[in-house]
Amino acid sequence: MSTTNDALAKWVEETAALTKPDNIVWCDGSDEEYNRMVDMMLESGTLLKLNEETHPNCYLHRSDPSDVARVEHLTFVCSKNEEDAGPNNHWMDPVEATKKLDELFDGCMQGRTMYVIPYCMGPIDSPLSRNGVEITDSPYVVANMKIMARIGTPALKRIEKEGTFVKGVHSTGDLDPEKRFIMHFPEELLIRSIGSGYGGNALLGKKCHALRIASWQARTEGWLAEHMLIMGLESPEGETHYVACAFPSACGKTNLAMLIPPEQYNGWKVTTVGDDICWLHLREDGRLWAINPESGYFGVIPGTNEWSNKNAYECLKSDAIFTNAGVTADNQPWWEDKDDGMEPVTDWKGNPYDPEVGPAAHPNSRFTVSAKNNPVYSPMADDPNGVPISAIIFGGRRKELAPLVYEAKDWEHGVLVGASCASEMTAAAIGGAGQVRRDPMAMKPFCGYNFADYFAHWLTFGPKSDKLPKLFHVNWFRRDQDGKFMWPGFGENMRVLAWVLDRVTGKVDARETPIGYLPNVDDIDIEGLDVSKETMEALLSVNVAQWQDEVQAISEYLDEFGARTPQTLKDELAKISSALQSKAA
Ligand code: SAT
Ligand code: MN
Repeated sequence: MSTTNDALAKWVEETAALTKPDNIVWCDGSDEEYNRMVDMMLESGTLLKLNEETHPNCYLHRSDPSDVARVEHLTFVCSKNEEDAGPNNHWMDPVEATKKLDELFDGCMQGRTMYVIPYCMGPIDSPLSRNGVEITDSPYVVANMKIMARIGTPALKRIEKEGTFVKGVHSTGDLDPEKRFIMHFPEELLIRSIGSGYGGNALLGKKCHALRIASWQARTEGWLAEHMLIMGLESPEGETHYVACAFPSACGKTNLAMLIPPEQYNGWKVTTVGDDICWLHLREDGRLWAINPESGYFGVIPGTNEWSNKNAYECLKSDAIFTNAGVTADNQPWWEDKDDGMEPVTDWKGNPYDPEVGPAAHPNSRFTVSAKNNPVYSPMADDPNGVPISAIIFGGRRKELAPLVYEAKDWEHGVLVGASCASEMTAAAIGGAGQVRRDPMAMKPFCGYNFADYFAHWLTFGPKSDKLPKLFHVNWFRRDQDGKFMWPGFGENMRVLAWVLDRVTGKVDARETPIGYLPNVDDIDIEGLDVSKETMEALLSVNVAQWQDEVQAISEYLDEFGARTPQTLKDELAKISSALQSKAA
C-alpha cells in the first residue's frame, strides 16, 4: 500500500531514510491486522494472553519499569517564539530540538518494522474531526491506536481527499530515560516522540495531537480542544442534556462518564460520549457542540470494581489490553481494590507478588478498550454533528477549600474559575504526586501554547453568544480532620449533577457568595447517604480567610504570565477579592 498524497508519501520516505527500518507497513486498520499484531507480540513476549474463559481476547503488557507514565519534564513545545509556548510549557528552540531528535532518530528503527498509521480523530464523516498519521516502530502502539482512534483505510481516504494531517513520528528507541523526549512543533503540525512506549507519550493521537497540537490549531481556527469527558444525562421525562467535565488525569473522568445513578434517580439514564478529550465548536445556533475525537478508553485500572464503576468493570471482561496489572493464579488480571475476592500471585513487573515490596498493579496501570464495549456507550459519539453542551464543569482533587459544587456567575467569571483550578498531582505523570499545583481547565500538561493566550481565547467566546453552557466547579475529594473523604463520590455524584441540571433549566435557586452561586444545603439530595447535614454544610461553605489566601495565590499565579494575562481575569479576581473583604469586615 502507499498513498496518492505526495506530502505524506514524501514524509514517510524521509522518515524511513532517517530511521532506517527493515521494512515499512501501511496499516489498514482491519481486525486481521490487529490480530497479526497481537500474535507477533505474543510470540515476542510483549503481550501475555490472559484467561480466555474469564477474559476472552484480553492481554497483559508489562512495560519497562521506568516507562509507566507521562514524562512532563521531557515534554516540550518547540514553537519558534519561546513566549508562544509560555511558562506553562517546557520550550526548546525548534532548530536545536530538530538537531537533537535527528541524532536520536538516526537508525533507531534498524532491525524493526516501521508502521504507518493513518488516523482520524473524531467521526470519520464529521467536519469537526481532524486527520493525523503516526509512524511508529511499536506493534503495541499499532494495537492500542486501533482501539483508541479511527485508523487505517477510511482515515487515509479522508487524508487524500482533504490533504491535511498532523504528522507524528514515534520510536520506542532503547527506552533509556536519558534519551526520552516528547516534542511538539505546533507551527509544523508535527510531533516527534522517542524513548517511551507509554500511552500518553506514544499513542500520538491522544494527548500530543488531540490536545497539544489541536489546542494550538483550535485557537487559530476559533474552537476549543479540551481535556474533558462528555456525558449525556437523560431525565425520566426524556429530556437529555450533555455536560463536559475537565478534571486532571486520574481524578475520575472515566468513572463519572459511565456513572450509574443511585436508586432514587431510577429512570435517569447516563450515557458516555467520551471520557478524556472534547473538541468544542460554536455553531450558528449559538451553542457549543462537542465531539469526542477518540474511539476508546485508556483508563486507570486500580480502584475499578463492580461498585466504583460497574460499566468500566464490564468493559474489561473482553477485548481489552491491560498494561502493568498483576495476575492471579488462574491468569486473570488483578489490581488493588478490584474487590473480587481473588489474590494476585504475580505483580506488574512479573515478580512473585509481595505486598511488602509494592502493589500488584502499578498505580498508573491502564486498560485500553473500545468505547463500544461500554454498556452505556452513547451512539451520539458517532454523530458527525456532535452533541450540544449545557454545562461545563471544572474540578480537581482538593483536600480543603473548594466546596462540593458552585456555579460561576457568568462566562468571564467561569473562565477565571477554570483558569484558577488547582489539584493534587497523581501517578499519571512521573514526579510530584500529592502536591497541589495549578491545573487550569485540567490542561496544565496539555495546552500547546501560552496559557495567558489560552485564557484570552476562552474569553473570546463570551460576547459571541448568549447560549453558552453554564460553568461550574466541583470537588469530590474534600477530607475531614481525620483525613476521611467527606463525600462518597462515584455514582452518588449524580446528586450533584442533578443540581447542576436544575440550575441549567432554572428549576432551583442558589445562594450568592463571593466565589459564585452555591446550593442551598437542602437542594442536594442526601437521602440514603451516610452524610450528615453538618457535613453538607461544611461541604457547601466558603471559608473567607482561606479564600482570601487563595485569591492572593491566584493573583500571583496569573502574574506569572506577565503582560499577556487578560485584564478581564484580573478584574474578575478583584471582584471576588472585594466581596470577600466585605464578608470579612
Ligand atoms: O497521558 S495519558 O493519556 O496516557 C493518561 C493521562 O494522563 O490522562
Ligand atoms: Mn487524560
